Amino acid sequence: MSSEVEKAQTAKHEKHKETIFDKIIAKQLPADIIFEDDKCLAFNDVNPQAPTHFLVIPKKRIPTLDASCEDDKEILGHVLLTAKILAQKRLPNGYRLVINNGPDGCQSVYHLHVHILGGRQMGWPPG
Ligand code: IU
Repeated sequence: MSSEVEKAQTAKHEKHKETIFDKIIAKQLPADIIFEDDKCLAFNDVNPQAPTHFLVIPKKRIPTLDASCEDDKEILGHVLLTAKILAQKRLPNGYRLVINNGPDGCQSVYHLHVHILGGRQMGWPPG
């Protein structure tokens, strides 16, 4: 079992609880930030799974995609479009977006985030 799967299986999801990503947003913890605006933050993943691997997260604390609702439409669209703009600049030959949701989806940090991966040929199906 990969360590990422182990992390996902042991991750605690406590509703409304602060995660490490809140601390990154508040600049209480360092991150390699590549973009920021009033609604979202993008930073390089500390444990990259591809030559380019960064995350785009909403500043609003939404624990999972499952927990998002109609009111989050604008922020979800903004996060996705931001991911696209950053990916197009850095990965002109293509890229993959991933949102892990819940234990079986391999989510380990319960603050919604989009993974952007690229810089190598991706395989299919994903593991
Ligand atoms: P997941 O979809 O919840 O499994 O992804 C969480 C990601 O957050 C994972 O790829 C971690 O390497 C990454 N990450 C990070 O970039 N910085 C951190 O301080 C922590 C996790 I904790």
